Amino acid sequence: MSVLDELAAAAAERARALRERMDPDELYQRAVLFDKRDFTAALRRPGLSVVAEVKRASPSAGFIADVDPAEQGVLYESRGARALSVLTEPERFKGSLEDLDAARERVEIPVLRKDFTVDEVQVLETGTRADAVLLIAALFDKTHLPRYVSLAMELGLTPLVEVHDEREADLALACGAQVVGVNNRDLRDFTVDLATTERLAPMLEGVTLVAESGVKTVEDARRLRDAGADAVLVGEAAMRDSALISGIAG
Ligand code: IGP
Repeated sequence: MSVLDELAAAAAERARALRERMDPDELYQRAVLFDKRDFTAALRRPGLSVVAEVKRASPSAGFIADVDPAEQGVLYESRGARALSVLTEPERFKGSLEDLDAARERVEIPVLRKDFTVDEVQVLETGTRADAVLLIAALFDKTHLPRYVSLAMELGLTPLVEVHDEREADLALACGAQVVGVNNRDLRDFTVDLATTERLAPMLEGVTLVAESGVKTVEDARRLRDAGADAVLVGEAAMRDSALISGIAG
């Protein structure tokens, strides 16, 4: 079983437990009422936007840094990040929903929940505490992704649909996704290639384009901007040195 399959299976298990604990109708109501910040508008401001990620560990990098997510969020915001991404996956990324809540409470910028969403109840849960939800196209088939995109929109939650190849990019567009992330990292073997964004960007001209993963330097960010990205999502390198964000921002 690949790491991605393993993460998806573990997420499905947590979603099952959540369904037992919480009434989905009640979650839906709470999600609709939760006051959200505009993720898309934050990314669409002039100049290249930075989405800075709180990530303690990852399957590809292993341990990164054990930060306080709220302090890290405040630091990122002060460096000019226009949105935060917070990993909530507990096993491989050492994240939690508590991390998400703590960070969001201390910043004014919108916050993306980074996790492996495979069940609609997770979209509802995300709608009660975040501003945007990650939907990884590789985890869905053609019939399911549109439902998840519509459900998120119904809740006022911005769906960020993550793609890695042409087929997934087509699927994201067909769903009406307005914010699409091109992951430069192949989640099946962890190889990173910034040319992935360059290859897919022309297909995604009409949407807000987020280039994800593998940004280590200001030059990397410029290359992605020149390819057509509206925003870059930076994790590991920002965790190691938040000054990178001020170098990229604007
Ligand atoms: C950040 P990096 O290489 O800057 O640390 O990458 C982000 O793109 C990456 O964490 C990510 C991710 C994901 C994590 C992209 N898509 C899906 C978990 C799940």
